[in-house]
Amino acid sequence: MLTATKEHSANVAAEDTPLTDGFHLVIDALKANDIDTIFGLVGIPITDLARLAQAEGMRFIGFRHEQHAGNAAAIAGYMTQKPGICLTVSAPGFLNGLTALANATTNCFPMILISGSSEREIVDLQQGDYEEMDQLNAAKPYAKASYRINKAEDIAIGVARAIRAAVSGRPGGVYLDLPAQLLGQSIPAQKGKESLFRVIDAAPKQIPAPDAIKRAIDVLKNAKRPLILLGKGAAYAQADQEIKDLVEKSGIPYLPMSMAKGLLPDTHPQCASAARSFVLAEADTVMLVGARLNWLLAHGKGKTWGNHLKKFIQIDIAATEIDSNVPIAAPVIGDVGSCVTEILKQIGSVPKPSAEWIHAINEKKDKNIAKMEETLSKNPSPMNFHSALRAIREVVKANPDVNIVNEGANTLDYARSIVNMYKPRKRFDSGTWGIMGIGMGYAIGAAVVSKQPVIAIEGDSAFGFSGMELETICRYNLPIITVVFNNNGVYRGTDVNPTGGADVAPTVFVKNARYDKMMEAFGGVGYNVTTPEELTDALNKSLASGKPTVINAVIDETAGTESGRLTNLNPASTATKK
Ligand code: ADP
Ligand code: TZD
Repeated sequence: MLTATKEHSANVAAEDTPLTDGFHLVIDALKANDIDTIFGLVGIPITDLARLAQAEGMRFIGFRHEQHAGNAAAIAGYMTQKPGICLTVSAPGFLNGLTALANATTNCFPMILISGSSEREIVDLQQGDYEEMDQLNAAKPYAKASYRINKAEDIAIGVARAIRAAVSGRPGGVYLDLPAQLLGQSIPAQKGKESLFRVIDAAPKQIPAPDAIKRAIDVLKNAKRPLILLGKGAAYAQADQEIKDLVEKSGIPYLPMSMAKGLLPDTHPQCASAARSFVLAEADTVMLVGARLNWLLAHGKGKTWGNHLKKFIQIDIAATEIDSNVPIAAPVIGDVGSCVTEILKQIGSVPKPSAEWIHAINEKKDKNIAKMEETLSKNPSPMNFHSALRAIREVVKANPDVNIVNEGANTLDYARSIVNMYKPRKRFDSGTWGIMGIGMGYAIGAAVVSKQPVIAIEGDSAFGFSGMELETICRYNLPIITVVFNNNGVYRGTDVNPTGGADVAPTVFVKNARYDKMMEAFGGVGYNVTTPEELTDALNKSLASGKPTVINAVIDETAGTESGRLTNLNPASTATKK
């Protein structure tokens, strides 16, 4: 406990009054809300905050770049429904973390970016302070909410506002600005203690209106070819049993979006993933559960959807999501758990989907699965995406508790469809933005939170965005196995510079790079593998050892396609003149 010194005594009662300060109150306020981990990167003015967090029994995981600390915090928030905390220094550190905050907001993950900031009066007059920046306003467009705390006695309230904003309603990223002066500000310890509190019911249940449920049931009753579409909002909600009951009691086939994979096992008989194109085009009624009709679902219209508008039922906590792209016949606003519970009460009145619809889906599934198995059974040399992913698929099947992180273009697209998931909230990927760079941050967040192994399936380009965090993984001895799908470049490694000049093409990297050696530099384990058998062996050994590992998986450099499955999103040049 601090006591008043002459310097600080101006605004406190007596010289021997026990004092507390901003540093202590921030940690106390986080702890009062069961926040036990901070992901961050230290420097002026927050180094002592990180030290104090550790001294007070919290876990501080220090990163090499703030973006990855932010990504770790975001995925921790998604996994736990508690906001993940990222701590950074001012201006540049804050901006590095802001990418992760924006990504969290875009993906509806609860996180709080806490950044130290410079002297307010100097920043506001733009007098050129050390790391000067108006961080509060810079954060606003990319955050669900932004707050600054100016007085030590407001710290508990400020932290509470940040927590509630992050997790209530549609979750998202919150920015909390802590000026250096605030951290050093002292107030009587008793007053500080009295200010602390625990947020009551930070993410209240949102019960759907009875008439919304009735409307949804009526739409379902009239469906000829119904489909349930589960998104990562459904996975986030942790209403796993309710969702299983909805699927199984209704008998309706379902499709999981990539991060909803495993909510029910991908091998579930009602899972229509292997007939995805068919069900999207043919369904006449679609119930969206925590999934947005954004680009990942072709905006709910056009060829993907069979060129005719469907009847949509949409369960979402955000009323403004409804009619975002196409008219929604039955909006059901509330949290997934409450909405599905209410629908379940009346699901008995909905006729089961016709045998004809189920049969048509199963026929398509069987055909596509047989075709995929044939492709997967091939053993080309060098390996391609398919033969390498076959090896990973089998290891995940035998170890269903393992977390999967996945990014890249081809590496992402193929892994999503080939590697089955068996348990909820075990798959973390490029998400709503299709962002590269989440790899090591998500892997660290997932390992720290779940205390289970992680396999990060990474394109070689994707891996590069966060590769330096291998040191972080070794420092905390985390059971993370990073498999780099090394095909010598972005998408593939075969492009050439058309001028014949010395520079390689824009998509090409150093040939035959050995990413496994990077890991060895930090004391982790490296494998270089060229066959599926070697990959299987390396994965099994790594899972058994629990040691930080990088597997450099050599993939045929001709195997990828431009932008994976998104080739069509590249604008075509219309120039005619040379
Ligand atoms: P996906 O990419 O898997 O399709 P999205 O991120 O597009 O999923 O959609 C998630 C949706 O889930 C968002 O519209 C969000 O508002 C909603 N959501 C998040 N949490 C909940 C919850 N607890 N209850 C209901 N809806 C939720
Ligand atoms: N920068 C960021 C932050 N996000 C992005 N999505 C991109 C750039 C563009 N981009 C993609 O969309 S995928 C990708 C980039 C650079 C990498 C693809 O190469 P890879 O994967 O080696 O990771 P594959 O499997 O070889 O295709």
